[in-house]
Amino acid sequence: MSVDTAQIEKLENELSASVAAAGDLQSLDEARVQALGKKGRITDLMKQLGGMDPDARKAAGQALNALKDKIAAQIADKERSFKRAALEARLSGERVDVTLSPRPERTGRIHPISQTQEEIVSIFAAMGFTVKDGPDIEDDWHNFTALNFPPGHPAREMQDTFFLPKTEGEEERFAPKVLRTHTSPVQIRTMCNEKPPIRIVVTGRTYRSDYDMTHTPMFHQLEGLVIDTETNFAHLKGCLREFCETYFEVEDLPMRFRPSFFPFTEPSAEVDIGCSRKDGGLKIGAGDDWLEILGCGMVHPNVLRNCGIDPDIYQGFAFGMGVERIAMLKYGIPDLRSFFESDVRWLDHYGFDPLDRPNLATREG
Ligand code: 2NM
Repeated sequence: MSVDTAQIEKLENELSASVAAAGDLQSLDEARVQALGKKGRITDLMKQLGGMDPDARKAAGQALNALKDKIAAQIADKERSFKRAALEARLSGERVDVTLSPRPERTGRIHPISQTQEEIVSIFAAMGFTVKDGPDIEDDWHNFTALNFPPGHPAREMQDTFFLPKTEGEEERFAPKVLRTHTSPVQIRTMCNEKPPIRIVVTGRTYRSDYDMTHTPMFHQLEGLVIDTETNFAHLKGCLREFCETYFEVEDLPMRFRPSFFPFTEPSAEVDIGCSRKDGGLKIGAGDDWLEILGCGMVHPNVLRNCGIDPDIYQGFAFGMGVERIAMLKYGIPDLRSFFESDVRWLDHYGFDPLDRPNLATREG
C-alpha cells in the first residue's frame, strides 16, 4: 500500500470542507476527530507510510504532516470564532444597566430642595462657576466679623443666632462657635485660601432662630462670589439676568435692582422679577407686579481686606438667595413648612424622578 499526492490533495479538500461545514462547536469537534483523531483519516494514511520506499515515504510523510498542521489551524481558527460569537451573544443577552434602580417599582422621589439646588448649580456651572461647600458649625470670625458685621449688630444676638456651648481650650479669636446663619463663611474661607480670580457658588443648610409661617430654623441658601480685577456692577446684572431667565425659563424677564443694605456689600441691591397675579395664581414674566427673589452687591472693601485681598487691585460681586423661596415660586409649593415635614404623600406629589437630573442640555432640548 502507498500514499500518493492525489490522495492527499483529495483528503485535504474533504477535510477542509467538513471543517468549513461545521456549524457549531460540537460538529467542529466531530470534524476534528474525523481528521486528526487516533482513528482519523490522516492517522489512517500515516499508518500506510510504513510500507513505502524511503524517498516516497519521506515526501508523503512531510505532506501528511503539513496537512495535519493545516487542518489543525483551520479548526483552531473556527473554534476561536465560535467562542467569540458565543461570548458576544452572552454579553448582549446578559447586559444590565447598572445605573438603574435594583427595584423594578421605583417609588423614591428627589426632594424639591435637592432638585432646585442642582438646577441652580448647573446654571452657574455652565457660566464657569466652581461649587464649594464648608462646615455648618462656624466660628464668630468667619460668620460675622470677616463679613464686616459690626460688634453690636442685631444678627449677632442670641435671639437670631444658634450659639454652641463653649468648649475646653477654644481659641479666643474664633469664639463663640455658631450654626452658620448664611453660607457666606464659605466665601470667606475661599477668599482667605485662594488667589483671585475667584468664581464660586455655594449651597447648603443655614440656621436662624426663627419659626413662623415664612421662616424655619433650618433653611437653605445659595450664594455666589466673583472676584477679579475688572469685575463691576454690570457683570453682576448680566450674570443674574442669565440666571433668572434660565431658571424661570422666561426670555426678556422684567427685572429691577432696588438699592438695599448688607454689611458685606457696597453698594447693595435687592432683585425683583416681574410677575402677574390673577385669580390667586402667580405667573412669572411680564405683568404689573414685582416679586423679590435675591440680594446682591459689590463685595465691601473691608471684607476683601479681612481675607487678605487688596481692594485697590481686586473687586467683586456677590449674591445670595433662599433655595426654598425660589423652589416655591417655580414649582407652586404654597407652604414653606411642608418642605421639612417628611410627608411621603407630599414628596410623591412635589418630588422629582431620580433619573431626571437637571442639566442644561435637557432644559434647552
Ligand atoms: C447676599 C446678598 C449680598 C454675599 C456676600 C458675600 C461675601 F462673602 F463675598 F462677602 N457672600 N455672599 C451676599 C451679598 C449675600 O445674600 C442675600
